[in-house]
Amino acid sequence: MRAVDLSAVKRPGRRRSGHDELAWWREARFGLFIHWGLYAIPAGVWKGRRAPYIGEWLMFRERIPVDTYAKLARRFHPRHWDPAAIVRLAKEAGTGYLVITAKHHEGFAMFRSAASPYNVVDATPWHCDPMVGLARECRRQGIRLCFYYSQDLDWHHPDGAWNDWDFDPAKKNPERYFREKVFPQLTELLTNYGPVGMIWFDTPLTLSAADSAALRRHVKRLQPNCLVSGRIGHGLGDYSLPRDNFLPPGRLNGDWETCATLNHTWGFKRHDHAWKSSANLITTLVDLASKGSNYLLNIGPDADGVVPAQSVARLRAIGAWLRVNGAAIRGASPSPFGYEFPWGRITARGRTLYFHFFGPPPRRFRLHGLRTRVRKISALAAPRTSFSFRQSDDEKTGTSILDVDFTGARRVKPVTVFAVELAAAPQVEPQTLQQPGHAITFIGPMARVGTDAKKPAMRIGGNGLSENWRNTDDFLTWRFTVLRPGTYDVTVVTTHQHLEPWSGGHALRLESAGQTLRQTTKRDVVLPGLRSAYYPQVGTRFGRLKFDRPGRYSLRLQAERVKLSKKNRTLFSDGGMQFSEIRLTPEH
Ligand code: FHN
Repeated sequence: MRAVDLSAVKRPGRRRSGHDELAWWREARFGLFIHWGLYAIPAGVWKGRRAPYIGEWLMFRERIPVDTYAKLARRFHPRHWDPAAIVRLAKEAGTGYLVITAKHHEGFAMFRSAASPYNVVDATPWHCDPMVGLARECRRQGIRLCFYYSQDLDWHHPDGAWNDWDFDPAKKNPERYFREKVFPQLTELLTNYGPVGMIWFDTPLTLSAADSAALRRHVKRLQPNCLVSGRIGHGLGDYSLPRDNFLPPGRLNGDWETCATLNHTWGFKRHDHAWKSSANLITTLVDLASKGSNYLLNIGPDADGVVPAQSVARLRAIGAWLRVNGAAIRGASPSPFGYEFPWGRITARGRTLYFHFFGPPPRRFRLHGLRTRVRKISALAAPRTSFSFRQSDDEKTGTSILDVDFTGARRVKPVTVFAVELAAAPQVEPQTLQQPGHAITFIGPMARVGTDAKKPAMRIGGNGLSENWRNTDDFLTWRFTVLRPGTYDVTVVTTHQHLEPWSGGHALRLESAGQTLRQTTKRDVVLPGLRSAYYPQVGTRFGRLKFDRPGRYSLRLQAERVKLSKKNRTLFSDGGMQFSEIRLTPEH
């Protein structure tokens, strides 16, 4: 059996009533994830050997028998667990909610549970329920407490999913697992710790739609305002989650949350030193906020309850940046532009736009496509500053142009933010538009899906990537504006299906301005950038396109042959081509 990361979930319908139960979660934008369980004891080492993969999957990866694994509980006595300090860290980092693993796939309840003796109070020499102190501190320090609960995978319960080394799958009775463990434990979590912000369900791999619906009803009956995460299954969450550590190509519709690691593992792993830099984490927070997504960033305390020093330092660095720039993140709406900018990102709040520069702010800055009048531009770190600007229209295309003189602006590392106050709510050119001197990027969410058949089978998924691109009938088209005539290098970017290696071999045809380019996808270049770390952006060079004059054009991408994966469809992959974007780079 393969190890699993997680599939994207369908986007749930947004439930809008007079009372908006997602308001606090949207306002927070940033949350702290905590993976803590018995797996923190072996910390990625089993029988003297470093085990591969993420720490909390050790039992599965090593096929550790239930009786052997359960003995770890006898060694669980975290002398340094300090809920006040953990919640303080969440505050210092600038997060607004905290999600802790109440029960992960190992099946061990990290709370007092009458439903199963396999819990932290009854099965460990510690005899302490860490959730009591945590709930108290969250209330005291003003952080929303949320519980992670693995509702499907449970390697300890004979009827839970995916332990096939101790229990015969043919004899499993999932209904009994739900009745004996899941429902009673959810009742405990939702009645013993005061108001719970959310139950963060995960990995719905074997659940029916009726199972997910029953879970949702159960939670809402006990605490009507408690949210349920998108991984409850079958699109029944209050918001959506893409794959772990996933950064979408552009702005998303609806409510999203990307959960991510500070290194590679979730649960503590002694040998995982692949720490992301604070600059990378802050930039990711900005990137996600600009696309309308929350960021749920994980720590994995060790078996003593100590949070690795590297995690603490990084969270504090994010907090320090947020203390100056929080207005541009917390409660901010996504960018009115659907796409990324090479210089950084934009977020918004009412009539203010925030320009986030990832590098030093350029002295002369130009933005295309903002149609609203600007009143004032100042640095968020120095609100009294004011930068001069000019707004005009491009003669040939009518595109609105904003020129700003940032001379004297002080750089704030790693991201410098400027507040751009507008005379009205922001209006922007809605279509793909060339930005000054840079590539034109065509992303799925800004495309129209067409087909030569009756109905397209392909679609752009909620996470911005193509789904089910398996035929040669369907195509994507974009309308776009070129401001600078000339020749452009064309790169088509694809990525890999979830848990599948990247594979090329799709023959594609690209048409624009009376020219046709044909190419078979291959790994010519892996594009650098934020999104490459877990989901490589594999670029295929397609050749050149020439635009003789400024103006409006359209571009069409269609497959002439899709190389379906050998495994065809799996739980995680539709077996087709995973399109990410097309980049047109001006030739100099
Ligand atoms: O299998 C889990 C994994 O251990 C971890 O908890 C992550 C966090 O999002 N969720 C699942 C994989 O996606």
